[in-house]
Amino acid sequence: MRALVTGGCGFIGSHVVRGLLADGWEVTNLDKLTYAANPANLAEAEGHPRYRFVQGDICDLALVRELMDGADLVLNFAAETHVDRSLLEPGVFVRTDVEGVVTLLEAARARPGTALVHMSTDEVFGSIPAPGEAAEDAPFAPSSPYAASKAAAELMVRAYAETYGMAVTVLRCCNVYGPNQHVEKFIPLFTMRALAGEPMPLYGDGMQEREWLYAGDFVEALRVVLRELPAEPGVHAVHIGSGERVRNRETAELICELLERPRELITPVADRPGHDRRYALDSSRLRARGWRPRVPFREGLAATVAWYRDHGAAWAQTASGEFARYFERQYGERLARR
Ligand code: NAD
Ligand code: TDX
Repeated sequence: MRALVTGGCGFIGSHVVRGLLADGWEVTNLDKLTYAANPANLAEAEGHPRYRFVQGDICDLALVRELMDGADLVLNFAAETHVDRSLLEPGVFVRTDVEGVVTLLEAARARPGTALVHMSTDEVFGSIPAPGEAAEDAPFAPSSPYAASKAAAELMVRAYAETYGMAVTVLRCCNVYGPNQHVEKFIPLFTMRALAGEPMPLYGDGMQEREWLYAGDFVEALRVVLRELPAEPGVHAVHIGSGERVRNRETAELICELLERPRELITPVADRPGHDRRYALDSSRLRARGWRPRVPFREGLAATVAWYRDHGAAWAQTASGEFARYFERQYGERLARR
């Protein structure tokens, strides 16, 4: 079986590519290699007889058409993914996260034999007040340009499914964490800052809740989904949530504890504008199909923190240059003003 995976050099995509290769798939990975990619994430796949890497853009229709030829499955993980960057530069989010998805839909609609799975996010629902959980049919209320671009992509998926009778599976996932995640994201950033003994910039009051899923558990969820991909026309949404909802301050404190660093490094800074207070997915449907997350948050966090401690050098390239400039733009004034 052949899969076209997009965004395979990013965080989740790299775990997925490795999982698919282990399961016997032939995998083509289409990745533009943006700032967020780290080819080292897939170093062990290089040279694998069933793996092929193609550098390119999901907005390139001719390329996408060519790569879809002969693919049984397309898994879209290519995206601009960082909420804070979407506040600084929204245009590229519209291009990749919306136009890119339309390009994939356009290429896939002529190929009924190719199953399309698109990765979306719990952020399309906006903040979910406690003790609520968003079910698959909950209304969209995105808060950030990132979340709006993901919601817009989903609307295009819906339009293509209705118009052309396509069957598309949409995965909406909670926050994923684990090895290979870009250092701009909360857990890797706070881990690297704690390791360096530098202030850890906590947005606002730090009482926001995020639902955390270990990357390996995401891959297991995907395996369950791929066992039975619905062929009926329509959008088939699947919620993947761990149910483990933790306030950011508590996560930051756990990181300090794991690295034996003082909690005083946790530094409240100006909040993210439009910051959602809480995400919570109702993933009972997927659980009814037999999936359960296996790695409790504390255990997964310890493994993740240990991974960054041991692989910090691998991220040195990412953490220099572009990231240094971004860090200054995003946090310079915030940290100076605290
Ligand atoms: P990431 O930022 O780590 O990686 C994204 C990858 O996509 C990079 O390798 C990048 O080079 C590639 N890419 C970007 N633009 C591209 C383009 N135009 N053409 C081809 N490749 C391109 O992302 P991630 O955190 O692994 O997220 C993957 C997907 O999962 C995204 O759709 C994201 O919205 C979704 N998601 C992520 C999380 C999370 O917690 N990380 C949670 C829910 C949903
Ligand atoms: O410096 C920081 N300080 C801080 O307090 C950063 C980077 C984050 N935070 C907070 C904001 C969030 O409440 O930590 C929480 C997690 O932040 P991010 O890692 O930026 O993730 P989030 O905004 O929740 O979005 C993530 O999960 C859903 C992914 O980046 C998205 O791609 C995914 O769709």
